[in-house]
Amino acid sequence: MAVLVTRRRIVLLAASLLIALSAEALQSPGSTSKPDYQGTAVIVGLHPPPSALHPTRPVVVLHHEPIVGLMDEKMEMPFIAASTELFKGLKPGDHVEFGLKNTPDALLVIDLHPAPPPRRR
Ligand SMILES: [Cu+2]
Repeated sequence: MAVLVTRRRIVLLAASLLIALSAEALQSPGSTSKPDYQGTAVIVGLHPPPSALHPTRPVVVLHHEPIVGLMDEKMEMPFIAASTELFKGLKPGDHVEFGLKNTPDALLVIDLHPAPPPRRR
């Protein structure tokens, strides 16, 4: 009997722990979805894998404006993209806004979408 009670307590504890973890996940929707840096750029090239730039991962070459907190200069450079899905509907010459995430193996593009070309108002 005592053993049964203890087991039930453990199950309840585990259940409440899961609920707590889920609530936290909902509040901050994943470390993968929030960019560490954001910027604007013109797409120079889109390279789904395999390409000369990377054998297995998608690469986007951007001519980017200064990236606050990361790069003070505008420049052209390649970035690994999280997925080729990010390339959909985009082509070289397009003005884009992008989000970067610091991951252990790459400064990863996790967001890439069209932006209006810069203009004075
Ligand atoms: Cu750069």
